[in-house]
Amino acid sequence: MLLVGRYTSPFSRRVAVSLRYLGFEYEHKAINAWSNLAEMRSYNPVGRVPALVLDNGEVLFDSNAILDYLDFMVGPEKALTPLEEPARHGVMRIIVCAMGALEKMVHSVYEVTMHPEEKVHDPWIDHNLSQAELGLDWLDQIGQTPWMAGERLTQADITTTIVAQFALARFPESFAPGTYPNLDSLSARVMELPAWQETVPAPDEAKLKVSIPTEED
Ligand SMILES: N[C@@H](CCC(=O)N[C@@H](CS)C(=O)NCC(=O)O)C(=O)O
Repeated sequence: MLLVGRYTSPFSRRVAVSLRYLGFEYEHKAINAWSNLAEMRSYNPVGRVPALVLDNGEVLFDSNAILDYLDFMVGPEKALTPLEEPARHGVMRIIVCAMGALEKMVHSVYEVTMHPEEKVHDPWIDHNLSQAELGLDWLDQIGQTPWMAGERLTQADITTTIVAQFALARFPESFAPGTYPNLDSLSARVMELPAWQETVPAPDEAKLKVSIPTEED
């Protein structure tokens, strides 16, 4: 299999961590959707990372669809999102909250990086970040027993930690260590596992930090 997309993208990284955690071997094409758009469109018509090229040449895209495929490949015992209820919705509600917070942060990043400075609309950044903050707060309050959805590590833990680490890298002022203590401790625990260690975005890639506008700005 070939995973297309740099680990700087949290969408790509959640797939990479899942592949590694489940024991899949894969090759990695670390391209960026923005500077390799034509190539990315050859994998995904919408031109976004991640994509996963299967050994038979079929291409899956969108992290959610890829993760769903991996779960069905490994079967119900190992699936990272349980295939049975009620465990399934217990994990799913955590994933969608983390992904919702991620989308809100990504909107804020794009507002700054995709617009000329005079067209950046600060209230839109504020709105999105406040939504993301509430999402992370909700995730923080869930706690861990010892994992977010109970006794075993699931996609809830993978997606939440990738999103929390993205928040810390991109919005160091808003999401400084200590803001979400339970997420900090979960993040530290997963960083002891090879799947997370081996997919840390290269330091020079995590450069698009966003400063939150203050009332004085
Ligand atoms: N729903 C998609 C979102 C993927 C996504 O937004 N990827 C970003 C990189 S972080 C991208 O490729 N953006 C390029 C673009 O939107 O044109 C998923 O879960 O895979």
